Parts: sequence; structure tokens; C-alpha cells
Amino acid sequence: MAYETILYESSDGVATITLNRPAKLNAFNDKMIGETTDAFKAAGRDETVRCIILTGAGRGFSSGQDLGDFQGREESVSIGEHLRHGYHRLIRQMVSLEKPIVGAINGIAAGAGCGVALAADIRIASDSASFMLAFSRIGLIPDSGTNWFLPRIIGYARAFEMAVTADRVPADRALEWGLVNSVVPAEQLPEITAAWARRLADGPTLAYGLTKRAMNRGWGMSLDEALEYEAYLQEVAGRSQDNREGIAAFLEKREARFSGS
Ligand code: LHQ
Repeated sequence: MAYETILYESSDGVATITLNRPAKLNAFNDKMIGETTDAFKAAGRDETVRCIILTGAGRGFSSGQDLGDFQGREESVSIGEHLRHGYHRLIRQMVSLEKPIVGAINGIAAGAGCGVALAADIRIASDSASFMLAFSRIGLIPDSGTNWFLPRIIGYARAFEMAVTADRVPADRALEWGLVNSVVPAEQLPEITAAWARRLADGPTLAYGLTKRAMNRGWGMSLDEALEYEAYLQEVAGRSQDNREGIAAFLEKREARFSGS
């Protein structure tokens, strides 16, 4: 697919979306928000794609909103509408996509870039990566889902600290806080991410998608509601080819060959 601000490639069940404005540390302009949303939509529709990697070109993951692009628009553009029509669509697209998304966090994830990183299901960070709620430096509140994701992932006190200090949280502290799944040497990030994606794409991806739905919807549910929802989704998973294959493989003492159906 031909995009201007991102790269999109798909092979062997894994689609890779690369944010590609490296001179600006992959700051999001309107085009890049739209193209990234579109790429996730395409990956969702493509039945051959079973796992998606999201990463950044160059030394940054994403520095958030392109502030140059936004400068001078303050009076004429509603920030609320900009968020609703841009980042909100992207974040919703990622969270509702019933395929695992691996964030390969290659460098700084700041502002809305941090929000997009948090919408991935698994984050593998390079040892040179960092996370930063840059918003308060420019007199804004955190947005792009960060107020929702961060307290849930790292707890309120740490999330609030990140919001008010706007300090960079380096990869090692991000790991300690549970903000990332693992930290790897920068030069090994592509290889280790690819191994993760391979493992996920070869797994029971229908069940992974339903797991993602159960966990994301479960945040807002009571225990009773969550139990009921699990039972409903398990009914669906229990009728899958992957469930039959998984049980057969166990009984035959062999590796399962999951198809995602
Ligand atoms: C940039 C950016 C950038 C443009 C680096 N824009 N050029 C939603 C709705 C509406 C309005 C506002 O915002 C939002 C959501 C948000 O995302 S708000 C938060 C926006 N992001 C920021 O405030 C972060 C701004 N960037 C930085 O503070 C630094 O660049 C960080 C800490 C990310 C990285 O610092 P360094 O590693 O020292 O790199 P650098 O500052 O030298 O940046 C490299 C280049 O990238 C530089 O350009 P230049 O031509 O001088 O080489 C920067 O101007 C450019 N760049 N971020 N967001």
C-alpha cells in the first residue's frame, strides 16, 4: 500500500506499520494520524494478517502531535474536534482490532505518541526508549487515551507523576513500572519483536482477539458482568477450529497447528 507518512508491509501473517517522519521523531500530522488509522483498518480486514507490529523509523517512536503543524491553528481549530476526529479514531481502531498489536518502542514515545504506544497490547522497548507525557510542558492535560490507560497500567500515583512532571521515564523504569513487557538492546529490537509477532501470529488468534475484547471491556464491568461476558465469549472460542485442534494436539502429544479460525 502506498502511504506518505508511514510504511506498511505484510508477510507471513504479520503486518508491520512503521511511523515514518523520522526528522521530527515521527510527530503526528493529520496525514499520519489518518494513514495509521487506515493501515490498522486494512490489517484488521486482511484475513491473512494475524498480528500487527507498530514501530517508528529512526531514533524516535513518536513525539506526539506535530506542534509546528498545529501552531497558529489554536484560534481556528477546536482541539477537542481534532482529538475526536484524529487520535480517538486511531486509538479506538487499535483497541477494537481483534488481533494482537505488538508495539516495538524504538525511541521516545511522547504526548499522543505515548497514547498510541499504550494502545498496543504488548510493548517491547529498546534500551534507548523512553515515555513522556509531554503535555503539561505546553500547558495541556494528557490526552489520546493516556488518562485512561496509564493509571490502569502503572497506577494513579505514577501516572499523575508522569503527567505533572512531564519527565522522561526511561526504559528500565518503564519495565519496573509495568509499562512495557520487556526491554531489549536497541540493535536486537527488530529481531526480538519479529519473534514475538511470529509466536502470536502462529497462535490461536481468534481466541487472542476475544481475550483482548474481554480484557478491554472488562475494565468497566462488575465481577458478575465480567464473568457473564467471559462465559459468552468462551462459548464462541469453544466452537472454534483452534479449540478442536488444541485439544486434539494435546491428546496426540504434538504441537498444535492453529489457523485463527
Ligand atoms: C518535533 C516534535 C513535535 C514537531 C520533535 N512536533 N517537531 C493533541 C491535540 C492538539 C494539540 C496538541 O497536542 C495534542 C497531543 C500531543 O501530542 S501534545 C504533546 C506534543 N509533543 C510534545 O510536546 C513533544 C515535543 N518534543 C520534545 O519535547 C522533544 O523533541 C523530545 C523530548 C520528544 C525529544 O527531544 P530530543 O531527543 O532532544 O529531540 P529534538 O527536540 O532535537 O527533536 C528532533 C527534531 O524533531 C527537532 O527538529 P530539528 O529541525 O530542530 O532537528 C524537533 O523540532 C522535532 N520535533 N518533536 N512534537
